[in-house]
Order: sequence, then C-alpha cells, then structure tokens
Amino acid sequence: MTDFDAIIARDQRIEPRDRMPDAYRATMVRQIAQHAHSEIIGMQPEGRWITRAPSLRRKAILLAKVQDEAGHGLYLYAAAETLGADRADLTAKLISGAQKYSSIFNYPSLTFADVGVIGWLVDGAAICNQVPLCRTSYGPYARAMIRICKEESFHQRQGYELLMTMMRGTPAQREMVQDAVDRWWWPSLMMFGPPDAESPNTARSMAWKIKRHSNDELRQRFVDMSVPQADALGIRLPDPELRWNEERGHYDFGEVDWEEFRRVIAGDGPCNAERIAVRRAAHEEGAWVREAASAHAAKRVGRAA
Ligand code: FAQ
Repeated sequence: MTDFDAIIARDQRIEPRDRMPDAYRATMVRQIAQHAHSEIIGMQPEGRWITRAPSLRRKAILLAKVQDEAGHGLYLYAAAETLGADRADLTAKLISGAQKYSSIFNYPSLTFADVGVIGWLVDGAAICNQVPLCRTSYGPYARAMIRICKEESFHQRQGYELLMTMMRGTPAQREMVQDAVDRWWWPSLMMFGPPDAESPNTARSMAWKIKRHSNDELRQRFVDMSVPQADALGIRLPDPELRWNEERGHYDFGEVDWEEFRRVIAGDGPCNAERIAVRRAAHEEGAWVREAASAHAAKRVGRAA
C-alpha cells in the first residue's frame, strides 16, 4: 500500500506536498477549477440586478452576496494553485471553453424574483453538494469548503427571506416568484451532474473520497429538502410527478431533461455566449491593472534589494 492509499484508507487529508497519483491531481484540479469558474461566472446573473434592486437594503445585501462569490472564486483558485495549477492558465481555459463551469449559470435572470430563487434553490443545491465536500480528501479544498459553506448558508437564507417577503406581497409579486421557480427548478436539479449511470468520474472520485455521495444521492437529498420549503412558501414546484413515497422514505420526482443538460454544458445554453463574452471583456479590460500591480511589486522588490 502506498502512503497515498494509506492516508485515504485512514480517512485523513492529502496535503499539497504529499505524493499523489497524477490522475488524482488532475481530477482535483478539474473539479476545483470548475468550481472556481462557477463562482466567478455565477456573479453575472445576480450582478445585473445590483443597480436595479428595489431598495437600498436589498442592494446592500445583493452587493455583499456577489462580493462573497468573487471571494469564493479567488479562494478556490488559490486551492488549485496548491496543486501546481497556474491561475492565468485556468482563466485562459475558462475563456476558451476548455474548462467547464456549472450549467446553472447559463440561464437568464429575468426579474428580481430570480435573485430570491437563485439564493433559495441555487445556493440550496450548492450547499447540499458542498457540505459533504468539507470532508473531501484534499486538505486545502476541504478547508476552503468549510468557510464557503458558512457564507452559502447566509446566501440561501437571504434568498428564502426575499421570497417570503414577495409571497406576502401583491398577486403580481407572487406570480413573479412562481414564474422564477418554474424556470429555475429543473436547471437546479441538473447542478448535481449527470445520473450516476452516466457519470464517468463518480466511482473513482468516491474511491478516492473526493466525493462522499453520488450525484443522484445528493439530487434526492435536495428534492427532499426543497419540497417542505416550497410548501411553507406557498410555491408549486413544476413537476407533476413529485410525490412522497412512503416505502422509500423519499419524494419521487420526474425525469430531468438530460438532453438539455448536455446541450448547455456543450456550450449551447441560453446565455453561454454572453457569460463568456462578459468574462473575456472583464479580463481584457483588467489587463492594465495586472500590469500595474506587477510593475509595483517589481519596484518594491528592487527597492528592498
Ligand atoms: N455543469 O462524472 P461527472 C456555486 C461535468 S455552485 C457543468 O458526474 P464529477 C455557488 C463534470 O465536470 C456550482 N458541468 O463529474 C454559487 C464532468 O466534466 P469532464 C459549482 C458539469 O466531477 C451559487 C462531466 O460533466 N459547484 O457556484 C455539471 O464527478 C449561486 C461528467 O460529470 C461545484 O462545482 C454541471 N452541472 O461530478 C455561485 C461543486 N455536472 O470530466 C453563485 C464541486 C457535471 O467531462 C451564485 N463539484 N459536469 O470535464 C462537484 O461536486 C462535481 O464536480 C459535480 C460533478 C457533482 C458537479
């Protein structure tokens, strides 16, 4: 048994200086980079509502949330760097489409109710997926997840609170919430990844204790968690097959449109082109900031010498 296998068997953490199989390193870089890219691209759907928030309070809350997402992205890029990845290279791979980000951020945010629904469902799904990652086998990623999950739970609660407020409002506001839920429910279920039978990475990632649960297990957990919350809000989830299964002790639910999922991750979702174009423009327009920061750092090193 190698040291790596022994650490995994003892349920301890792999640290940056430990020997690890090349494929473990590559899987970790892929997952962490995809996660970081998701946080950064994920700023866009809500970010467009900052200037249009209905009150100063809602604007301050939204600004804080979107800022947190930037922080999570940077935190995760730093975790990827501990594996030898280069941040500039990861950004180039995001912009060229060589690396993925979560399918969910390729859908448009059409009304302010979407801000609440993103907090409730998208952050809710993110928490369901990420709480087990606090025990993932790669140390820097596991530790990053602890802090990130705390902030995500605040995000989820702000979304739920916003929806409670809107559901107590006018019929038009309630309709706006229902419409947003109708549009975001199915894409939220897709966040957990393909069905287990079609997930090429799950078996190995579970053996390496990177993933603690399969995609379908976490999707089920999310459905079970969301149904009572939807009832409490007075919202209908857009799935006629959704019902409690006494025998299984879980909710049964309808089939996700996996064809749509494959299209969206292949680059053909409603907003893929826009999301990448915005990220590319921000990167190009920020070139002078990176140059100035490097020049300043070089000058300081020169002075110290
Ligand atoms: N979208 O074999 P599997 C957030 C890819 S939360 C796009 O099952 P794996 C917070 C997958 O990478 C969102 N691609 O893969 C926030 C693989 O790609 P490959 C981010 C997807 O890795 C909230 C291929 O399909 N969270 O940002 C998706 O074992 C609100 C085959 O799939 C994370 O990234 C998808 N939905 O399991 C921010 C969590 N699903 O190898 C702003 C960490 C799968 O062909 C606002 N990641 N793929 O290149 C994970 O837990 C895992 O990577 C899974 C996928 C569960 C996502």
